[in-house]
Amino acid sequence: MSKRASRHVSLLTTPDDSGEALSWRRAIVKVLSGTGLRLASQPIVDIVHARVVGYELLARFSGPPEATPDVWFRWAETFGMGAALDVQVVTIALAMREHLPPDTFLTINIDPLHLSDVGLVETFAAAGSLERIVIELTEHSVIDDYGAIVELLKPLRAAGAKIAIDDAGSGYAGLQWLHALSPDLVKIDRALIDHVDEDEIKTALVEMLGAMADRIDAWVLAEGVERASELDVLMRMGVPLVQGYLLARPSFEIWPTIDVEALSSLALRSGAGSTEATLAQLVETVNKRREHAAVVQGICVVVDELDQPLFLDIPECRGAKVLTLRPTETVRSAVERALLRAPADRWQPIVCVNDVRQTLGIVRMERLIHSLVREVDGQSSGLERT
Ligand code: G
Ligand code: MN
Repeated sequence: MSKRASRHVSLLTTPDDSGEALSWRRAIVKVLSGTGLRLASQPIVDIVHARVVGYELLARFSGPPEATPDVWFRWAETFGMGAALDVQVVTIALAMREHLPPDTFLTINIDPLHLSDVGLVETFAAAGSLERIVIELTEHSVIDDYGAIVELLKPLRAAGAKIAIDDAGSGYAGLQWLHALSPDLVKIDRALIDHVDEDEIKTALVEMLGAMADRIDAWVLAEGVERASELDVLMRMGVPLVQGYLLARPSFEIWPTIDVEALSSLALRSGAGSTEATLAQLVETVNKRREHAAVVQGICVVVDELDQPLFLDIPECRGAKVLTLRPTETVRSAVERALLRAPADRWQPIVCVNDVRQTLGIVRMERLIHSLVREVDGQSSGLERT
């Protein structure tokens, strides 16, 4: 039996445990032995380029007992096993990094008070490079020695890790924390994002955190975006990164994608200023499958491992060539480009992609032409008025 396991067994038999504490202790020891903990991931989205740039990894415990992750972490802490639980999270996260899509990062949540734990220090040291890892730190309780934390982060930063301040603008995660840590990423707490579009104080606070982040050259991320109107305001304020149910919920899928409608409406807004109709208004969700996966009913885009389209499955034409266009493409130029296709492909749907050519959805030719007609109508009536 390993040293760590035997230590847990002795903790397990402390005599003054209540029944509840004892069952929690057992459950946590079980997790530490490697069962019952999985990491869900939630996409982090660059709103200007409508693209997933990273994923936050979130602990999910299968139980029993049934409880939310914060309850599990709190119980682990009461048994002095909090840091060991973080080690478990880091170990799983580092293994997941292997299959990460290019140009994306993973964020993990670590309690700053655990950074001095020998087990955690050793786990990070054994990982070698920490490129593409972002360590999210939340101040759960008052920290009186920021200097010590900055020191503990030095080797992690030297190995390539980036540092994020989690839940900024809430509880303890205030300006002092921001100043001391000089993080690479500032994650604005979802309490500030919730109905930010209807609350001037919240808007001002988000702006202030944004200005602070600019001064220390950090990126800002708005957490917990649930409504399109919140996204609108954040976009207008120039917040570059967002995360939340509106775009994607945490999931065990490897790797979850973002909601296509929310995304295309984003691309639409980022093209604001131009009055010409674009594909963004016409994009429809579409089934996707990998090349060797079972054929699905209806229209389907066959994609590679990077979610880039290879060809189209259309009921009457399997393996049709694809024309890929960005959602910012104007309806007018999309029609022109579509009609330049070979006669056999000319009327097939267009596949809409983001700027790294990941599949967003399809635009049917019928809708495209309908939209062009409406636009031409609009213009001629405009001429009549002058
Ligand atoms: O403290 P931290 O930001 O790491 O918390 C993340 C938690 O918030 C996760 O448990 C996740 O499931 C949840 N979460 C993620 N996106 C949203 C959202 O849009 N709304 C709400 N209410 N919770 C969210
Ligand atoms: Mn977090």
